[in-house]
Amino acid sequence: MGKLLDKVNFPNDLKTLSMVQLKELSDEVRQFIVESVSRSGGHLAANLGTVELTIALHYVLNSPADKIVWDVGHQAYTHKILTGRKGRFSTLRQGNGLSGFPNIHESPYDHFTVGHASTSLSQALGLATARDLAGTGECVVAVCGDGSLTGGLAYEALNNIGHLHKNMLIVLNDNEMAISKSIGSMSKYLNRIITNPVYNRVRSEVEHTIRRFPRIKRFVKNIEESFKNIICPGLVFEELGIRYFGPIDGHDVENLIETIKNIIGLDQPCLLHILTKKGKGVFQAEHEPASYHSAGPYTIKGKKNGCFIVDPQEKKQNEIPYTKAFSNSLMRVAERDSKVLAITAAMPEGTGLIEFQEKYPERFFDVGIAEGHAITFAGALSKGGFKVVCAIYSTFLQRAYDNMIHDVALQDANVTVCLDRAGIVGPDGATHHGLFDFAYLRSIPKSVVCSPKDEAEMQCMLDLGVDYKGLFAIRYPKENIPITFESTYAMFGIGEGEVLCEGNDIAVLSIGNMVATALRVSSLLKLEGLNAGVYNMRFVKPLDEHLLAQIAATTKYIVTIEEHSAAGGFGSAVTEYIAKVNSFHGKVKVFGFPDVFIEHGERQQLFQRYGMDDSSIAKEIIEDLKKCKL
Ligand SMILES: Cc1ncc(C[n+]2csc(CCOP(=O)(O)OP(=O)(O)O)c2C)c(N)n1
Repeated sequence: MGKLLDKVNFPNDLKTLSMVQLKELSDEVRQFIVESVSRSGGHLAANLGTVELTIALHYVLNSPADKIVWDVGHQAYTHKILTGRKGRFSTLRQGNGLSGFPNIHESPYDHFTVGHASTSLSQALGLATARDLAGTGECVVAVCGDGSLTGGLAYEALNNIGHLHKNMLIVLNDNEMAISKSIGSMSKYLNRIITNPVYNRVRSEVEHTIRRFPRIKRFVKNIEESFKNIICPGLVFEELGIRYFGPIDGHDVENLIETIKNIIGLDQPCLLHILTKKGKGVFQAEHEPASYHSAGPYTIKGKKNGCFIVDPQEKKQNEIPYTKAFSNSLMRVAERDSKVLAITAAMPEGTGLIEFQEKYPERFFDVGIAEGHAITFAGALSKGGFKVVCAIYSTFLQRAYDNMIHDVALQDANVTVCLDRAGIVGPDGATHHGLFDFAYLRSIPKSVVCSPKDEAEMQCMLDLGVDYKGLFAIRYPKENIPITFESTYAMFGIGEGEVLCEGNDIAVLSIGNMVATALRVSSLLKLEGLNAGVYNMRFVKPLDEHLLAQIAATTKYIVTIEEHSAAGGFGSAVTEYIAKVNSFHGKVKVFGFPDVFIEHGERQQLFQRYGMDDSSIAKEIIEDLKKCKL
């Protein structure tokens, strides 16, 4: 650890440092993050862009009384390091360790637990309004990226901020990137601000004058402001009632401090537009920020021209992730059917759409961080005769719930939603686990909800989905496909399950990737002399009622296993059906995650902690069977 950082533990420790020392501290913090994330993995690129900004904010503000609200929260590592968590930073994203995002249970400096984009403006406005009602007088600052400014929630907030006119500062951290390049007209607009030659010439002349005549600084600044109002394209914000400042260099800590000091006391909403480099200080992250957005562990090879050179650790190649299976299946569907379109909400890499984008650019749409819009847009595209596939992470699709009901299901629109990162995502934790989708999807009338165990099933489900009139949802985890399955094309109809092995003592019903768990559990039960039938139900809705009726007629103990919250999911659907079968006098035992927010940690660890690993499930079944004496 650098010698300055060694002594800095809390924001107050910054206040005694000189500007030169603050610059040195920025380098030390950057190195600390690069080294630490090389071991833990994490959101490297975004965090390297906010080092100077965070130091400047904590230098000027009196936090936690003054409040900083982080959008998404994936750029808050420096904030954690400067607010008493440096010593635990090596535990980042691990079980019982620091969260990778701000977390209200972790620190009084974190005002919200976050992970989803575009919330910071609404949250900051809420805090500022509450402050004025309570008369407490603290400062409130939102830090929002240009990518997060593509989300509709941010515009709802901007509209309301201009109206309520509270004293608050929005720092627009513009690196021209979301995970990939920022998309859309707002990003073009911000780019015009940055590149406007007239304004930039005036700015540099003003700065030159200030340097020569520091005493007339305020006067010249005022002129600059007036002039800016005539020529500056930042007027969109001004027109909304928010004073616009910038753009300024987001890596110049001294200028950041001076600017924030100057505008923080203005009794009105202000927006400070800063320009930063995503991945700053790591050569590979600067050049391929998308690959280092959420990085796995890497090796630091050395430093060249002030930049770290790193080398990612090789991934195992012999297994196929579900995302790749989706991508392959989509390419085959798209090849045979030119009406198939694909949409992403700012995540073409993560959702496996890059190949589609490259081959069919005119049939591909990146709509920005706008899940709700993605779904409504898809519904309308389908009215024009197209078959639309929206690939969105399970946790982010929660944003689009009403859109799925109102703009797809009610319209009989031909939309297939492919939910990646369903279930436990591991180190990103509570904000990112996709544990609620079966529940929120199956309650929508006429929806079809399914989950493939392997690539062959993924293909068949996608084939069925693109021809279905209504909401068709396919969900799968971040994981590799369990190697248990041979992938030859499987033909089945909507709602058709499959018997994997017979056995009348117990029926183990499962879906998707958890079918592999069901098979392993049945082997463990066999060792105890219990003969378990294993059923791959494939669909949560419609359920294979014919198969379920057969199971209910031949077995008294039915087990369901799903990587989902136990409330409202696959097990609930099975239980609802079985409750209607008068002749069944046995028990349904549901294995799913409990009704709590599941923390971050290694996937396997979390499965064990919540009794969802093979041996915990088998043990629980054996104990329960003893108790219920069927
Ligand atoms: C609702 C929602 N959709 C998608 C994401 C995934 N995501 C995380 S960060 C990010 C990009 C954010 O871009 P920006 O705000 O510009 O921050 P940067 O990473 O560039 O600093 C995206 C799309 C998310 N967190 N929340």
